[in-house]
Amino acid sequence: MVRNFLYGTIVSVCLISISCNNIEPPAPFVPVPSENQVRWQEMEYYAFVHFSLNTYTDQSWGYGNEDVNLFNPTALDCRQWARICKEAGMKGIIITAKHHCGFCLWPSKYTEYSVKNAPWKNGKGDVVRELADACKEYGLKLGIYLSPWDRNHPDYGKPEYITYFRNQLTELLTNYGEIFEVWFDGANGGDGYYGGANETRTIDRTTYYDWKNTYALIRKLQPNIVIWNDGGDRGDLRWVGTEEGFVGETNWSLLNDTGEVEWGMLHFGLETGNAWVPAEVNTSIRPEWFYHPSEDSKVKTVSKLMEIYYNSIGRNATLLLNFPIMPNGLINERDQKTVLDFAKVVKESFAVNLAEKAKAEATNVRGNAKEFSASNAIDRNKDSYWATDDNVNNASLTIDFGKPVLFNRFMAQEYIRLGQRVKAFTVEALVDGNWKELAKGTTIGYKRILRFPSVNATKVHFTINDSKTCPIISNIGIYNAPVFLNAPSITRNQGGYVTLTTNDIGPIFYYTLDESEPTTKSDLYTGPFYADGKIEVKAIAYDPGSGKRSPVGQEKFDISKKDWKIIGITDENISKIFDGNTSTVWHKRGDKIMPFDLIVDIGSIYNVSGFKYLPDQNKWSSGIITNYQFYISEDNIKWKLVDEGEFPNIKNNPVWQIKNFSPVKARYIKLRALKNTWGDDVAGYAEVDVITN
Ligand code: FUL
Repeated sequence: MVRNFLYGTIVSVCLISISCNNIEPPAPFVPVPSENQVRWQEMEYYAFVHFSLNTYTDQSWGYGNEDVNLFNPTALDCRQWARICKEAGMKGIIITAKHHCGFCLWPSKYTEYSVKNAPWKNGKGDVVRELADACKEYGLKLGIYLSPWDRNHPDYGKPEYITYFRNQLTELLTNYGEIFEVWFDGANGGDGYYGGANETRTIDRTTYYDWKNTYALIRKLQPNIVIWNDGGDRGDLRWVGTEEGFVGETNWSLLNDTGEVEWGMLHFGLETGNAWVPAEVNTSIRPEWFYHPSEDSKVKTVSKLMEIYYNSIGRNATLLLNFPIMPNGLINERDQKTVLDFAKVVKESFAVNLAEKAKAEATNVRGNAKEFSASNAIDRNKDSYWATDDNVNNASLTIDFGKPVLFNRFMAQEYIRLGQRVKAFTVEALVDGNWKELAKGTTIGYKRILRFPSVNATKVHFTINDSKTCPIISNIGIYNAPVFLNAPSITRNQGGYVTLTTNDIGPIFYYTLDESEPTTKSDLYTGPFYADGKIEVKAIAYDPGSGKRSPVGQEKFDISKKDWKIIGITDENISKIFDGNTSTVWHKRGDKIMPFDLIVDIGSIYNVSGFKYLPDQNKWSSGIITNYQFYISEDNIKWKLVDEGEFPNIKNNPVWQIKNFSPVKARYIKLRALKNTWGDDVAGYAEVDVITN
């Protein structure tokens, strides 16, 4: 008996070990990332700094003739930048060594247009060197932004410029230690100073830079680097088609290695792409890239940054967050406070992975082998993974907590060294004995995080519904992140429907329409509701999980706009003026349109006592009206001027312009634009409203 038992045991141990040894890991599913791309992706979060002559001229793009004497920061401290970035959890800093104006932050020996001719440190300064040293001290990586377009250089547009450009690249990639990323902005050609020519120069961006040879030079000088290029010649990384801070929910780390790259490919990647070109989300902590004092009140909020985090790092991209450096050479205190508060929330959100203490089981494990078991997805080891048999492209993993656990985030990571595979997945939870769907996703890639309202559940099902080939999951995370409770934003469309939103997913809203303070006993928001006419909406966001509530958000709306009609203009986009959406704009353009009259029939006679105008929120755009007259009429025949004047400081601070006057009876209003910030013939409107008694 004993002999038989021993014999059987030995045989089965042998069989298991033979079977283990025979189970091959899944084959790579090409394309796969390079080592450089994997290293870069694991950085997840790093900084941009924009600093140049623009910092001193309040511009976003310098023309190329700005005086080098303007560059004289009185307190420049790259260690301050590095300290903030380090404390914020960032892994590197990319600096605008040269922006489009051509001014160089390092003393390039190939141009006079650099710090070497600026008063700062008597021309002995080198910002790139100071940053390289600071990064080293703080354990951060250094990246370089070198604008291909150079509006200062006399040879821009000619073949000689390419030699100049490569000489500069060689300086930057040789003298400052290891560079993790090089950034080539896509803005290319146009008017500029060009050594005094003051003309427009256009280049063929597909051939002019001869990227193939430039890339070869870069890789020779910096073998560990990744190259960012915004879609033209394929670099190692891609732009996501917007600077607003988000990539598509579906995000393949793939493109084709040749051919045009359309916007959709930048934003969502290309499922069938034959080259690994992952996404980097670049956005600024303020509206603009360079510092403008008028934006001191426009630093993104922590809740906005959290939304950006989920829409970048949480969607298989990295996050490149910009700090505009002030003229004194420092990061502004508000930016500092915001980014550190943001870091605190990120840390708190992902501090405890609830899945790590649970048990994991899968419907299929590759060869039933331990080295591919479900528990590898919760073992904290990024190099171990759960994998299925080759022929399986849908499978489910169950996480069992053994008792009810509260959570609101689900994170999954593929083992991308073997390719990006998953096409669709679902997350469900066992709540009070019933399975409930929490969220659905398409791609996963390096990292995917889904948000949903807090739930108390004993088990979680992570089901891969579709995969290009057998899925490989290296990591699962389940978290109970603090729910972000900012005052809800309240908008109303022309049809009279009110919508409440916040930057987080999870809070529910309560609101009132009778000017009373909202509480959890007020009306529960279940979707856009009809509340037309003069009304004040007050609302709070509430997190049922923690029982916490937000400050009150409130918005006053005037008369209904349902029957408003613009007289004399038949442009289908005109309704953008009344759509309640402050980011949509209508422009009137043409030759000699000023003064331009916007005439609105507001439907009935009202006691009109004022009007409101919201300009285009993009301060660089034309059409921001500075001087106006306001007329009213009862019959669209006899008009009366009731107000005229200026919208002061509208250029620097394009907020709602509110004008009041003594009440007058009116059914027609006429806003006459006399001048705009650019002195050209464009009139632009984000929103127009009236104030009635
Ligand atoms: C843009 C540039 O034109 C901006 O000035 C900025 O540098 C941003 C990062 O890229 O396209």
